[in-house]
Amino acid sequence: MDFLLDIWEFFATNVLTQPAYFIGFIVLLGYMLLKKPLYQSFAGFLKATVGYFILSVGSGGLINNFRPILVGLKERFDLSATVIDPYFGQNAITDGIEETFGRTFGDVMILLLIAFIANLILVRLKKYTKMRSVFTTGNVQVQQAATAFWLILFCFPDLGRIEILAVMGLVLGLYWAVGSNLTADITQDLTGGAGFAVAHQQMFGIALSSWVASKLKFKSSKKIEDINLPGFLSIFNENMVSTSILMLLFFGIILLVLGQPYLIEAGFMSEGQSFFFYILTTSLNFAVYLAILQLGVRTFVDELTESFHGISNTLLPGAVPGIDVSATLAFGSPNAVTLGFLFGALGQFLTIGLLILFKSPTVIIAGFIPMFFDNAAIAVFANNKGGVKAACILPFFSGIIQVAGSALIATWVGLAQYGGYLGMFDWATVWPVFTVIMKYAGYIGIGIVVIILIAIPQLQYRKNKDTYFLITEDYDAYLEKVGNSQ
Ligand code: ASC
Repeated sequence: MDFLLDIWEFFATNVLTQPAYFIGFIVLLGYMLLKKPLYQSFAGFLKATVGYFILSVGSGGLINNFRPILVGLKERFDLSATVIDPYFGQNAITDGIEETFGRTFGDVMILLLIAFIANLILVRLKKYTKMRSVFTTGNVQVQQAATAFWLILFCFPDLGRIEILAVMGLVLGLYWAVGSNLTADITQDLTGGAGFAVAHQQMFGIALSSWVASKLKFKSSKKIEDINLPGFLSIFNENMVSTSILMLLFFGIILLVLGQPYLIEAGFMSEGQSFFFYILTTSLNFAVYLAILQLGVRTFVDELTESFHGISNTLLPGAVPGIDVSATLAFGSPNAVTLGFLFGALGQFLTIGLLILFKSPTVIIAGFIPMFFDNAAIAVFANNKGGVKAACILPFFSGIIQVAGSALIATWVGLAQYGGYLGMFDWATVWPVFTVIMKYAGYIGIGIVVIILIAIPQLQYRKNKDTYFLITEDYDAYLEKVGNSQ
């Protein structure tokens, strides 16, 4: 048994939670199942892994450069506040789990394993479950397993270790399978059939915003890429220029508020450095990292799409891989990314202002990851279905919900006092609702949550029986079919 656990730990630490290698090995396996020559399979592995590392340089660059700036607001104004950020959330759980529930963080990795296996089985039984997507984004799986562990302990503090792991493993595995499945069709539509779904922290969020955007049907709302601004505004048509200008304004204001003395004291700037050029460089780096991120996606997506046929023809018939939401940011309009971020920020700052005004027991500090990755993706999907107005309005509401929902749940379950909460869209909406149901309805509540999750793909399937599997299995055939029936 110990031996098996050791193997699991090695795999979990080095592969499963390192999406670059996990995606790389999926590509390798896929090509081998397609009976490609070994050298070609190996080349695919390298390209996918390098592509994913490039994506990580982009997303990591964004996170590492801009998160400290936002969190700086907390220090600068000496606020005692909870930061909404997946890594702060994970640290809060590590710090508090022993003191609050007398458990150890080690169980989180076992929970992850159970949930992952549950996800695989659910997809293998696709014929019955209608779930088509496997969650492969390991870094967020750790954060989610940790948060889910805390939430279930909060609901059932006296439940034994095995029972907790079994129940939550099932619920979390269902959430991964159902959530990423929810994004399969809209991602195929956005990417023109790239053959992947989203496996991240706002899967219900992007499905909901795509749906709202398509229902609202803002008349006269063009897609962002179809707008051609006239005169001097035309410079905004170019994504790198618009991102740079808007970020210069956005981070310019925040950096001015933080002030040069604080930035020097906190080690952001060195003594004697020009404040103006520091602001300029910092802001322009946003466009730089965004470009790197998009290059990374383009590098690995084609490999993944092609090789995954090997897996979806054999081991997991008809499945698609669920991957990091960043991958969707390379599709659709690049300007949607910038707009989503800014409108999400507006919604977040507004709500934080209200929390302070109404003397909320928990004040939230905006975290860069929810602010950027959630809202940029929501804008990209909303733009695809409803145009520019949806791409502005929906991230704005998402920003409000992220802060309000996180403040409520983090205070209630006792994570606020440890300084962090995951804070991404689904964890500020869907999971708080699950927690309420389980806390108040007890074991019956677990049943209700499971039934809700199982029902979602069934309802999706009923709506489009003819094309439900076709859209992920053969996108061209799908297009032909819907084209003919229109
Ligand atoms: C997260 C998280 C990250 C980022 C990254 C975006 O939720 O933990 O590191 O988003 O996955 O590409």
